[in-house]
Amino acid sequence: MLTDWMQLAVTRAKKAGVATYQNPQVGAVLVKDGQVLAQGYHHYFGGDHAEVDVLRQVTSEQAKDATLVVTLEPCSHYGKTPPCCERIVQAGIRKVVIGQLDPHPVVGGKGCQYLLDHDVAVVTGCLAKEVRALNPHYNHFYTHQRPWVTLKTAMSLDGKTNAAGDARTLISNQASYADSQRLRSQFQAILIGERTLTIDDPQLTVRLLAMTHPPVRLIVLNTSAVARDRRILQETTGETWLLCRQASASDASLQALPNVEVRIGDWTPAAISELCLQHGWQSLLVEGGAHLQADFVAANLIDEWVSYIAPTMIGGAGLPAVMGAVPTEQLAFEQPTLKWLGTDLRLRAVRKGV
Ligand code: AOF
Ligand code: ZN
Repeated sequence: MLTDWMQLAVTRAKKAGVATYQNPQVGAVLVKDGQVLAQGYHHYFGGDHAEVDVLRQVTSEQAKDATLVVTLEPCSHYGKTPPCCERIVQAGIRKVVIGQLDPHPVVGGKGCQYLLDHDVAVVTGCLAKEVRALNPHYNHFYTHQRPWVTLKTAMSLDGKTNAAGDARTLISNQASYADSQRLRSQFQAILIGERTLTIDDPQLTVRLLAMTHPPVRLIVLNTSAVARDRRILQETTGETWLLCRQASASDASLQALPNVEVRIGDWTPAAISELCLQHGWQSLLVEGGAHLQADFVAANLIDEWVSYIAPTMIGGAGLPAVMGAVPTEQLAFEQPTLKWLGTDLRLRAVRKGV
């Protein structure tokens, strides 16, 4: 029974999609005498938490002595909203069934403790696997203090990513394009290197979906001058960060543009990961190119690989491979999920142990 109710809460939680942004997806179900009284979820970033959403739907008489089934440990802090555990105690809830503890340091077990201290029975770990799968990036970020990093590649059957020369080569089809837009929307930051910027001149926006918090665009490049006339700087929905190895004369004028940040430093994968940590960007999609992606592999900083494989051939010899030079030590991946996108195939594999 408990797992059935938790399953309902999981289904509710998913309704929000990426609208919860840096907050987790959370669902809650209120049960009394074996009957579901109400179902709720966290709708959007800054909105009511799932617990409040569900309690709002019932009378105080109904809530008294009921059981609350919630995917995430109720919060104990004053954030954008008051603490849910206080609200739960005030409502006279007798038992709280929790899917997972909150890895966020402001909560981290304190919500459970508050409930126990106020004579509310607490059950934890119900349907743990499904519940944790609601928020892989959030969980990873607060458990390991670094963003979840996914590499995205597209390749032909003969394993190439680009034809000879510096022109952009279209490899994958329209369905893959739409899918990669959805993929982008699930990340809080997107990263490319200088060659990808100059060859592809990408916008790095999520054009097929409306988003309240589009991913931050990060570009590693030698100097900011390279970005000057690129389309990326015409994009003002969301921020663009130019991560430059050297200072240049164009830094000040580009920094003055709305939503553009220029930072000078030694932008290793570890430094980029640290930047994400500082800014609370929980997930990073490394879109290219091959050398930047190889650097992330070498730094042991990848968690997932998404590859679009198209039934075309590019041919030629010595052309760019999917990956630049990587250490011989192999990364191990879990069983991948496969999805057909028209005639393209998407392979998505999470690293073992993540
Ligand atoms: C949510 N929705 O349903 C629950 C959350 O800034 P605030 O006040 O919205 O608080 C966000 C934190 O609250 C979040 O990181 C998590 O630790 C906790 N629980 N958050 O957005 C919810 N239950
Ligand atoms: Zn809360």
